[in-house]
Amino acid sequence: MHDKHRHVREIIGKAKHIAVLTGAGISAESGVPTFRSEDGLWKNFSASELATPEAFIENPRRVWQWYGWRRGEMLKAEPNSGHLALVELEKRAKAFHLITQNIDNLHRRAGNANIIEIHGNAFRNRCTSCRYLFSDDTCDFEKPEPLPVCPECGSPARVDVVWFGEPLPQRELETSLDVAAHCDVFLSIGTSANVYPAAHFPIMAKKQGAILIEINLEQTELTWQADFSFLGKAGEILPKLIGL
Ligand code: BJW
Ligand code: ZN
Repeated sequence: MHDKHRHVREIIGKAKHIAVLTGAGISAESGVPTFRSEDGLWKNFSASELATPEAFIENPRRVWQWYGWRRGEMLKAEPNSGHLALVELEKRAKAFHLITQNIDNLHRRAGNANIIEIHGNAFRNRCTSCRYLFSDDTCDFEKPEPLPVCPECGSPARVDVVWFGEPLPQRELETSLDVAAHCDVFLSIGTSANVYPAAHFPIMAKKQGAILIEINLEQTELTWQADFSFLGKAGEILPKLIGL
């Protein structure tokens, strides 16, 4: 094992409070497309064109079809060795928080408990009128049937995720800021770190004295600020850093 891997393994082993931020890259090895890669495109639309309240107002069926396609991809996927390494890390850590931008449920299915879903969950719907929340894993929105409606009031429902220009859920945001302020090790894994406010969390943690570790296939905006950067697949690097 490289010295850098061993050194970071020791840092992680001695940490009092570990915070982790994950992005689409951690689920890529499970076959879930990331946002800003070619396979993340759906019918030539990019995420920035579809993950907006304006796109939903303009064409709700198109946005539902996109989530239907993505729900299908997410349901086909199984947690990978990166997800499983984080389950083991949670078991071993004194204090542990997993902040995820992913809506795919794979951290929960892997077995993590302390998960903060800052961009929501693809398998939960929210009423656009009364905000009632209900689970749903329907995938097929191609048919001309009515789109999901609220079981309480009958108004149109949407997926309970955070689109561009929308605020993050208050409690999840506050917890994430608190975690970033108090952790001593912060791991940023498989995120391009260019969507805010999530991209601020690692920088905040570093400013407040945490050791910042990044794992990504390629360099990001965050890399130059990281104390340790590992270029490669999360599913290969994470198990080594945790000692599996
Ligand atoms: C691997 C790998 C492997 C691949 N191993 N690595 C400050 C500055 C500038 C702009 C803003 C700012 N503050 C706010 C903004 C605006 C905006 C924003 O950030 N825009 C930027 C694009 C510039 N932010 C917002 O609008 C946010 N809201 C907000 O700020 O509200 C303020 C407000 C307050 C009060 C009232 C009203 C408003 C909301 C952002 C919501 C983002 N939503 C989405 C969709 C969620 C639902 C869904 O999934 O459908 O979240 S967009 C999309 O991007 C999704 C993701 O969670 C998010 C991040 O993407 P992620 O995970 O990083 O994926 P990728 O694809 O970008 O990167 C994958 C990475 O993995 C790559 O780096 C690969 O190399 C790597 N990789 N395989 C390791 N095996
Ligand atoms: Zn309702």
